[in-house]
Amino acid sequence: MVVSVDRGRWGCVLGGDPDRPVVTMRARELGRTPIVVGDRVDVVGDLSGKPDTLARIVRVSERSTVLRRTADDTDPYERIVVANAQQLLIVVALADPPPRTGFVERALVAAYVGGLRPILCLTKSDLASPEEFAASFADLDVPVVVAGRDDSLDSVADMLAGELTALIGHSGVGKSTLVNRLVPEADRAVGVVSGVGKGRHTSTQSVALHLPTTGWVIDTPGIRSFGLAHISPEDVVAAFSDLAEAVDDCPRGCTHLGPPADPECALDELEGKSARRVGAVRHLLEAISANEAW
Ligand SMILES: Nc1nc2c(ncn2[C@@H]2O[C@H](COP(=O)(O)OP(=O)(O)OP(=O)(O)O)[C@@H](O)[C@H]2O)c(=O)[nH]1
Ligand SMILES: [Mg+2]
Ligand SMILES: [Zn+2]
Repeated sequence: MVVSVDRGRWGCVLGGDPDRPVVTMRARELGRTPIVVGDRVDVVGDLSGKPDTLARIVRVSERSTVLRRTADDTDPYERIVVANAQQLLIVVALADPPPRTGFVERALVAAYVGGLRPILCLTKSDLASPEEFAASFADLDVPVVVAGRDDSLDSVADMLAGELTALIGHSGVGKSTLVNRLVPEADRAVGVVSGVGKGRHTSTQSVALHLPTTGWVIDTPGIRSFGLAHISPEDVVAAFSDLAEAVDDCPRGCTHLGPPADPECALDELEGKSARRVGAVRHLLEAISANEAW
């Protein structure tokens, strides 16, 4: 598994064992194939892991999940942020920097489309209370954990055990602070809050860290914008099995937003919990088409 990426060198662990690290390069025959943290790869050459040895990645396995984003909504170039993560921990500070629903909506969509289970993780609970912000996402059934520096991390640790979980969030929300509490030997640099859009990210590369029990967390650099140029309403709906089945009955070209745009959308036939989810998913679709990339 690839655990780090830095200027043409990929850190890997053999057999997924954190105690068997090797440094690798990309074999020439792979060309510019993207290789990201979380990728499962085949490596050849010197696998001793001794200093100054360099193995070669010769194959990248098919990915079970892919978290993608573009720089903004018009950017055709998608980057793969993380591969094979089962969960996405969307880290949001309750204050400093102030929380933005737009960012969470976009991260949720990226998770659903990429096959990751989203979890909303709220930090800096010593500065503001979580109830109001958490309630905005209730109908999507997204688990919410509060993980401020004074809160116990027991429930977060339970959710992460045995899984590969990527953390994502704006710069300064406290991702590395959280990772350092979860993985005491991680020693991730922690910075000051520089204000959204002002740049200056403390963490500049993604790194996977093994949890003290089992499982891995991936600390990622803070991101300024979460472009979703590659995503259609169809992709989002497909992530919810009850909704995906219903839209088979939609008229051709339906955008599933409901009346007035789509008066005959089959999602309007759903009832109960599914109907509430339709409302929440439509809200997401409207939000990502309306708000800015961040
Ligand atoms: N008050 C308060 N401050 C916190 C909390 N968690 C983190 N901080 C502070 O927020 C600042 C930024 O924390 P980092 O962990 O570096 O943030 P990050 O998300 O890793 O930032 P990037 O690496 O730039 O993406 C630091 O000064 C932390 O001490 C918290 O729960 N409460
Ligand atoms: Mg950081
Ligand atoms: Zn429809």
